[in-house]
Parts: sequence; C-alpha cells; structure tokens
Amino acid sequence: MVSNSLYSEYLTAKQNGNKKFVVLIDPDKVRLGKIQKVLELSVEAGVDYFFIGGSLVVNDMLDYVLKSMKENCHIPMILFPGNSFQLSYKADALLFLSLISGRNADLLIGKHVITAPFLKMSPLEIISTGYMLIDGGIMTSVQYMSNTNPIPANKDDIALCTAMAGEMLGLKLIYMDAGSGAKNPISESMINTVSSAINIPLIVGGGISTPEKAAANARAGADIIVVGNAIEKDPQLIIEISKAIHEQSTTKKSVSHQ
Ligand code: 1GP
Repeated sequence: MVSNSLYSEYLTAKQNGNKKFVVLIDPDKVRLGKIQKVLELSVEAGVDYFFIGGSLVVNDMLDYVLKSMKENCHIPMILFPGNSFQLSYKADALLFLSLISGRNADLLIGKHVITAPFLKMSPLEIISTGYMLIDGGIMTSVQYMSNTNPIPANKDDIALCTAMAGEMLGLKLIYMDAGSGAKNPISESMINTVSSAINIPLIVGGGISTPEKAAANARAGADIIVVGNAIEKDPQLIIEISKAIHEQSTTKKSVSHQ
C-alpha cells in the first residue's frame, strides 16, 4: 500500500522545481506487442509516472495491462478514470477527478458519492484532482462523453478563476487538459496564468506532440506533463520528450523509479 507517497513526491518535486513526465496509456488502444516497446523506452527515458485510462474503455484489458506493466517496470501507475468502471487494485493510485470546468453535477460530485465506499476500502492512494477541460480545437471524446463545455482556449481569466476555486475547495492537483488528440494544445499563456496563481501542482496534457511544446509548457509553469496520442503513434518520441521536459527542471535531482 502506498499512502500519500506519490502526492508527497509531486509536492516535493514542485517545491524543488523538478518537472515530471507522464506517459498516458489507454488500455483500449494499447496493442499488446507495442506496450512492451513503450515500457522499455519509458524505463530508458526516465518516465516518472504512467496514467492509465480513457474516456471510453470498451475492452476488458485494464487488469491485464496493469499486470503486464507491473511485471516489466517499477514506474508508478496512476488510474486516470474516464468513468466509474475503470478501477483496479493493481494500480498504485487514482486521480479522483472532479470536472470543475463543467456544470455536470454528476461529474462534479455524483459519481464520487457512488464510488467513495469502494475507494475507501481500496489500497489505492486517492488524489483529489480538479479536472479542467480546455477547448483544443476539435470535439474530443471527453467533451462529448462528459456533456460539458470546455473553457475557451483564449479565456485565461476563466481558467485562472476555476483553478483558484479548485484549490480553495481543497483539491490537491489541477489537471488542465485539452483532451486526447486535441488539435491545439493548451497555450503557454494560459499555463503561465494558472500556474502563477496556485500553489498545488499543475498537470497539463492534450495534443502535445513535440519535445519543443512539452519543454515550453514546463517553462510556462506546468509541473507534470502528460503525453498519450503522439507516443501511441511513435513510441520513440518518449526519449526526446522526456529529455526536453527534465531539462527544464531547475534542480536536476529527482526521485527515480527505474
Ligand atoms: C488526455 O492529457 C491527455 O487526457 C493526453 O492527451 O493523448 O493528446 O497526448 P494526448
């Protein structure tokens, strides 16, 4: 059981200016042959964490994928659930997401009430997370499935106030996401505005496909950067993106899971 250990790591990393790189694994999209390659490259590149999840998981692969990952590396696995069914005790932690950019009560508190007793009994570290969907230029699965409007891409002030409210409500992380496969990733200006106003770690993802953009996001104030789609297409990108993100750390020392 890991209790609060991953969240403590995030906080320490933020305080020390260490930038973290997360590879997102969608259990539905993972081809069994390809996951091995992704794991090898992730270990080689010093990937900090895996997020596992998707807006809609239609295959019953979650436990199997987590088991194979655990057998092959020690990088912590954090569930990033698109719905209440994406739970597995084989992971290390779970992002307990409240969709604070939307006004769908079910995703703000409803599903949480239903899943809370199960999570209370689970060995997972539960990390409360204010999830903010930002318009990424196309209708993403999360936008459609959540039936919410994303925050417009140029409304830095709305993102700022939403993140501040999330922190004041006691959420432990803010995750700004343009959605998987977004056409336009979140602007550096919005990342900078939000990160300057909150003290909790800021996760940024959605549509990041180059080492340059990943590095620019880290410089703009993102503490943790998530990449999924681009890596599914070209796993070799893991090496370059990891290097680009970690080079933005102001101190080079960080916890290693390899
Ligand atoms: C999506 O932030 C993640 O929730 C990652 O997005 O798949 O576009 O990298 P991509």
